[in-house]
Amino acid sequence: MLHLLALLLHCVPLAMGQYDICKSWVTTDDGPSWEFYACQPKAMRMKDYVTVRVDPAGITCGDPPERFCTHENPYLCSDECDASNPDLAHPPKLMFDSEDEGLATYWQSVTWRRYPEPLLANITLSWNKSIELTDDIVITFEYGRPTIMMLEKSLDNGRTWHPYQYYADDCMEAFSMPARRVRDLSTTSANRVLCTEEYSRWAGSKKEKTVRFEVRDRFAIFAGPDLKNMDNLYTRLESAKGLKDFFTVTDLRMRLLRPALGGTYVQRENLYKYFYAVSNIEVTGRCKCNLHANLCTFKEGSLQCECEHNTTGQDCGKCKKNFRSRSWRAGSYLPLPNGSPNACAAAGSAFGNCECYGHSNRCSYIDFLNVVTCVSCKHNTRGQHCQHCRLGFYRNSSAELDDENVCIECNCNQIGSMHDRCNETGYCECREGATGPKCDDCLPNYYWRQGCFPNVCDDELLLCQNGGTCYQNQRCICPVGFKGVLCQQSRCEVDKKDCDGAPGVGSSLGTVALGVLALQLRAWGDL
Ligand SMILES: *[C@@H]1O[C@H](CO)[C@@H](O)[C@H](O)[C@H]1NC(C)=O
Ligand SMILES: *[C@@H]1O[C@H](CO)[C@@H](O)[C@H](O)[C@H]1NC(C)=O
Ligand SMILES: *[C@@H]1O[C@H](CO)[C@@H](O)[C@H](O)[C@H]1NC(C)=O
Ligand SMILES: *[C@@H]1O[C@H](CO)[C@@H](O)[C@H](O)[C@H]1NC(C)=O
Ligand SMILES: *[C@@H]1O[C@H](CO)[C@@H](O)[C@H](O)[C@H]1NC(C)=O
Ligand SMILES: [Ca+2]
Repeated sequence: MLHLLALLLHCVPLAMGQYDICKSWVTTDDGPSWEFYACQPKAMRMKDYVTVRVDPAGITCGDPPERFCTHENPYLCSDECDASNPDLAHPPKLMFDSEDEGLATYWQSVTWRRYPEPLLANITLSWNKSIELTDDIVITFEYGRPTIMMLEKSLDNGRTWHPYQYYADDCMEAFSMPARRVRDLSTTSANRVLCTEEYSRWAGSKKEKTVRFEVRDRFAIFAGPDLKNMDNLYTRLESAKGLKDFFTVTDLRMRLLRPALGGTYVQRENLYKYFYAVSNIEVTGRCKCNLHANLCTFKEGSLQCECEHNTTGQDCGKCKKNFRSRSWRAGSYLPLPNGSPNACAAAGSAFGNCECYGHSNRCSYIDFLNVVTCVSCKHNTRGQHCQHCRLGFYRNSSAELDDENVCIECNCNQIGSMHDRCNETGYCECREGATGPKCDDCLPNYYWRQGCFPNVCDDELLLCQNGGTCYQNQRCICPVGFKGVLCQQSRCEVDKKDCDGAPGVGSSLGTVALGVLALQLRAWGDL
């Protein structure tokens, strides 16, 4: 059975495209064995797997019901949007249904009744999975394309966003950018973010409905107009910095900034004809599996690569347990035509028995000790097998030994601790008076001033006397006529002339000086 399957797999590649298989059963002089290749899943219609969010709240029309008109026939305003009536509602999901021949179904915004306040809407598409675009993104607008919009992308599930393309009928006016066309880009600028005027000018709402993000035109820069020379594209994707990432997204966002105006200025007396209506968003791409999978399945609400080459993870971005004797690497399109699988290797298979838990790619034999040891352990590890943490780091007990984050910095407070090493739970060794895991706190009855010092005064045992006040446990601020650490001494007893008459200028100066000192101490304390 396995052989039959293998035979089948072996014959299939001829009929399929490049990088479609991850392995095949081949017969060599040494007998039959598996051969491994770089592989990637087929391109899919990504709108089938997307989650959508439309902002701001209340931007979708129909609550309350609202009528709208068209640019072509602005005074025949029979169309109505009503969220409570399925036949008249225009919810976001209608941007992703399959468009049968005939009537388009679409999401629609409220009309621009708040003009001149801008009519803004964000449509955010999320896959919770990195996707590599393989064809143009095509957004279809019923009733006219926006005169200003922007496409943004995220590579980290929506945490950070980057501009992808700007669209305006006048790029200079809208974005202070010169208008450019993707067709005019060159091999060195294929991943440039630009502003285009091609999809924003008024040409009749029925005639020009689509806004594109041109993936094919960018591919064509390398692969030729019919994308016949894909080998050249794949070579470039491996070698040109940032090119692969340019076509990779986890999320996309359309920022609609100004609706279609019908080729003229905004007519305030009929604001019912200004709104956005999107009938379809086509995104074609493949799961990014780092060339370690040729299948991607939809499981538990998100896409997941079916990893081969002993890799694992949503994007096959790490080595499987027990296959971490060398660091994980993505597969490569090169050398053509089958690429390199860069498979993960089982412990022991690559370097004899020297396991380095993925923290080193090199082992070295030390003759006089007769041991093989890992060289240049990374990720703050050390030891023969990179199995210990460097001094100043401790082991993360919830991480596997082959985790990149297995060693955590001790982070001992430089002043409060004896040295920068810590025990297995991250506790530093504190100097006298200091406490806390990092020795950055003081024990009770100690105060912090570039280290911990015993309190001079407090509110319990070390009370300032004769009306003195305790300043941050560091010092008593004494009233005129008293001195000493706790203001316990009357100046009269020390120096008879201080007792005569009203407090002298000298002593009030002294109070001022003490105040200045107190401020200074406070400044030190904040350091
Ligand atoms: C749209 O998203 C951008 C960030 O990408 C944000 O700054 C803006 O406020 C959002 N606009 C609306 C209308 O939610
Ligand atoms: C995103 O995908 C990951 C990995 O498959 C999964 O654990 C997580 O629950 C998903 N998150 C959402 C919001 O769907
Ligand atoms: C992955 O590991 C299995 C053993 O579990 C082995 O048979 C297979 O050849 C390995 N695959 C690769 C690509 O190294
Ligand atoms: C410890 O490792 C776990 C698992 O990898 C990780 O989630 C956690 O953030 C790590 N803790 C620290 C403090 O780095
Ligand atoms: C580390 O030191 C702290 C504080 O001295 C102690 O509570 C803890 O048990 C120590 N951990 C180990 C593993 O020795
Ligand atoms: Ca539709």
